[in-house]
Amino acid sequence: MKNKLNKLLIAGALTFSAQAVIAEEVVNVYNWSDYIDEQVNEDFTAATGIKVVYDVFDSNEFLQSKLLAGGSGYDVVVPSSSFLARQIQAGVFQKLDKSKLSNISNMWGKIEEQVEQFGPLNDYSVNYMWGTTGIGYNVEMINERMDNAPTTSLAMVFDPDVVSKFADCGVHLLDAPEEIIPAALAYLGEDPRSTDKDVIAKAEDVLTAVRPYIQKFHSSQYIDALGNGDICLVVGWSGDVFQALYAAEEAENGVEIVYAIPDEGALMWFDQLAIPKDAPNTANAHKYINWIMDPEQIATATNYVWYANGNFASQPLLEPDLLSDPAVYPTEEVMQNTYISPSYSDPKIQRVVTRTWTKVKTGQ
Ligand code: N2P
Repeated sequence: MKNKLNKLLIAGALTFSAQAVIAEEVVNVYNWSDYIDEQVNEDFTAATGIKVVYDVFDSNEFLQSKLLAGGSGYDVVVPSSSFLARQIQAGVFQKLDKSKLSNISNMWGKIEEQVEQFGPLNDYSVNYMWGTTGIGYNVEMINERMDNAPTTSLAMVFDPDVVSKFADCGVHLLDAPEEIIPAALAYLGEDPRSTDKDVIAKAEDVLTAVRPYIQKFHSSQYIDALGNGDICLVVGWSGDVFQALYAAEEAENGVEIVYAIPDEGALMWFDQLAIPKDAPNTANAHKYINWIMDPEQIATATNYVWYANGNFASQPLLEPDLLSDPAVYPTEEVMQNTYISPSYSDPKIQRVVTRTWTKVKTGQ
């Protein structure tokens, strides 16, 4: 009798541990904050049994420091194209095994061409989403403080006479030196992609002059702050400003927000799904990326976060007013007025950028 009971217990324990092994299948994903509909991850787990351990960041520099240190433990990460290009050169990533990515045929050649300008990115990554860096503002707060404010110009934040008028209602800039320095150069009419340190010094002068009127440098808090009416002006990312706009609409709090692509030109960036060389779960990483390339999944994500994606087949599944909004899916004409990130691949220029940014932020 005792023996029989023991056998039963052992059988039970075996079944239990077999289940535990299955339940432990994971994929560790490190993506930008406010950049997905959680449903997409939940449905992946339901379909595959693989648990998604999902962490978020809001700066390329922060992601890069983890990747360069090695052993991040992440299976899928999402750097922007210019950073990814340098990280590939530093040997951080593995090539994708395209035989495991049956959904790759859904991707959009036009976006693949864009990212190819940075190097062999299409061997190592696929596009997640892309967008522009522009101006988000609270219509009423701006109108109260200035008649005929130049709302579609970078003068809003880079002309001291203009931005000083908004200092009291809260002006935020992205904590993203490789986006704000080019924007300051575009404002001056200089080449925003310049890697000449004397030209970058001109951006420093612009930023130093307006520094007293900037309340904060941050790359995610502005969504809530703008949506709640706690700040009036930001240089931010397209979809994040739209998220603030729709949060305000839903809350019916009377806050009206607009996103403008600057007349002087907007930075266009591409965030790419990639697998670090030392990823602990390479097979699951491929399964996850393939899931994201499913038109239905990426359409669900885009409809939730208001960023354009690099998946052509998803377009019929997008909210119509999102696909037809030139601030989300820019028309050819708007595209003409955008530029891609500078490459800053020379370590010397990297140091100039870092030093400039520290000086600007600390105001010293
Ligand atoms: C999402 C921000 C992603 C855009 N909150 C930055 N590349």
